[in-house]
Formats: sequence, structure tokens, C-alpha cells
Amino acid sequence: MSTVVQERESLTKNSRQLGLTEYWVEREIIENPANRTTAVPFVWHWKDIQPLLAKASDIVPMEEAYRRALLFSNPGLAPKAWMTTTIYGGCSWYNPGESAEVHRHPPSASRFVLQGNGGWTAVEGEKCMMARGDLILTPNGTWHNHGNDGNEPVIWVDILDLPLAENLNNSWVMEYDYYEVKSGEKAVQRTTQTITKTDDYSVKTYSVGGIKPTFMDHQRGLSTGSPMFVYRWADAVKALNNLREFEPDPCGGHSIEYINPITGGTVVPTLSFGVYMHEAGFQADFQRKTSSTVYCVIQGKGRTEMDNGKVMEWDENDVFVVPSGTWYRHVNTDPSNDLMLYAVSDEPTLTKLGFFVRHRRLADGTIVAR
Ligand code: GTQ
Repeated sequence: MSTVVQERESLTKNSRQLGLTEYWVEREIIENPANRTTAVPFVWHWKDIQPLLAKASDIVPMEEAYRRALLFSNPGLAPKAWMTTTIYGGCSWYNPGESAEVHRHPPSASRFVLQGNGGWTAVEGEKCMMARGDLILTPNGTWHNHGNDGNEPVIWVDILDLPLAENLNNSWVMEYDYYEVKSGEKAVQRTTQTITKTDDYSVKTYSVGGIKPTFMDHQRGLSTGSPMFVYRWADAVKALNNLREFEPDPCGGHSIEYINPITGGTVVPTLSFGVYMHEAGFQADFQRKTSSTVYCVIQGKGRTEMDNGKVMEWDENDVFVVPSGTWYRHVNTDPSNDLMLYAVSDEPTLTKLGFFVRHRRLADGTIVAR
């Protein structure tokens, strides 16, 4: 063997032993997109989720499950049970009388109700009742517990920025040491929160957009997100109905985002939450974003068309993901009904880091930055 070959071999060996890798060996892995671990477009169909969750609700007790959720696990990210490299989601089922004990964690969390009445999440002393379509926020660091006071199962979608927290090595901590102190008494550890706020506190305090109370404290627990924890579906529908007379975005149709009423910014630092409405007959142009979005079909049915003729078909209550970099457009296939898509995106994170870009493809194939 020539000395150069020998020297190269020992260079490799010595480097590896010291935790060093040669760029020229790694280059193919770094530069070739085929070697990246990426989320792929994927649909989870309600008709598949519902029977499995129903079965879990029969045979997996809450005491064992802590959260009785089936996690949306993107096949491109296995073995992680993540939707994207930033977004985690699950579909949770609470039988009447069931509850989950109070806890908090660094990732921000949200619930979005699909079915059943009587479900609630208590967040920093506010009991947030949930109905279909409502968004309940538990921003980073806020204490929360769940329950179902009704007489039917309640099913909701949980979305968290847990993978982002994990990727940032902010390994998340699930904290259950919740104490309450009454003046002059010793702190008592509890598994549920005492409700200290009036019913519907969030909506009473902040529901008129553009107006905030100036005599109240807007800091709620450790949250760096919105002090408004509940966004009612009926308000989203009302807002979208008011927007119908305006020209829609050529790619996204009519859309709204829930915002922090105090800052006007996103409701949690990392994710945006909103609704897209594609009116019957609306034809969207293709677009591509550097952010990833997860959707839940609240009303209507249709499909997402992507490059190379790939298509995802979806129906009411289905959940699907469009990862960053995908050319896509949503098609409302119901000729007489509006499509309503609930959407959660990591765009605020991308924007804060200077990574957010989006493009539109015109009918003639021209690509324009937006
Ligand atoms: O319901 O609070 O799926 O804290 C993961 C973490 C649900 C919840 C999850 C959580 C919750």
C-alpha cells in the first residue's frame, strides 16, 4: 500500500477517534437532499383514526395513558412520532368523567375540538369549555389540566411545538408539581386546578378585536404567548363571512389568523393558528413555502395537488400535513359548499430566523416570489 493511502486511512481513524469527520467524506450526505430526514406529505383519515381511538378508549385506562392520544406520526420522520420537524400532534379521546392531571411544559400546546360537548381544559385558573372548532391555547409554561363533564366522549386534536423544543435541545420537561397556596396557609399539592376566573374569561376580556381592557393584568402564568386562551369557532366564521366581499389571495383564498390581542403578534411564539376558507368554485394557484403546515378539515372535502401529480384526498375531520418546500394547492371538490381548513404553521419560527420565503406559480408556469 502506498504511504498516501495509509496516511489517509490513519487520518480518518484518528479524526473519528477525536470526534472529527472529514468534510469530503461527509459532503454527499450534507449536500444531497435524498439523505435528509424530512417530513413527507401525509393524510390521517378520520375513518381510520376514530375506530382505533374508540378501541383505545375501551381498553387503555387514563391512569395508564396519562393522555389517551394517537400521535400523528409522519412516515418520513420515523421513529419519531412527529408531524414535522417542528410540529407534534395527536388525537385525544376523553370519556365522560375522565380527566388528565394538571401539568406544564416548555412547549406551547393547543387543542382543537372535533367531536363531543362537555370537554374542557383549565388553563391558569380558567376553565375553558370546548365546542367543535374552538381553539384552546396553553401557551408555553402555563399550567393546564383536562376533563370531560359531559355525557358523551370528547375528541380533540392536540398540537404542540414539541419537536422544535427537542431539536433546540430544550429537552422538554413535563412538570406535575402543582401547588396552590391560600393566604396564611401552607401550600397544597393538587392534581386539578381550582377555577379562579369567571366562566368564559378569555372571550369576555378580549373578544372585541382591536380593543383591550386597560385595568387588568395581561400576564398569565409564565406564558410568553397570548393571554386570550380561547378562540371561538363562531367568531372565526363570522370574521370569514365578513371577508367574502374582498378578493381572496390567489393561492390561499380567504384566511384569518388568531392573534395575541395585546401585541397583535402570533398567539404563541413559534406557531401560527388560523383558518383558510376556499369558497365553492375558488381555483387556487400553486404555491411553495419554507414553512410547514398541518391542516384539519373542519368543513367540506377536497384534495391537495402537489408536484409530479401527487395528490392527497381528504374529507371532514381528516388531518394532513404539507411539509416545507412542497409545491401545492388545495382544491375544494364540493361544488356547493365552502371548504374550511384549520391550519397550524411553523411560519413564525421561520420568519423570526429569517428563513421564511414563499413562491407562487402562475398558470403559465412563471414562478414569482411573494
Ligand atoms: O393534553 O396537555 O398529546 O401536555 C402531549 C402533551 C397532550 C396535554 C399531548 C400534553 C398534552
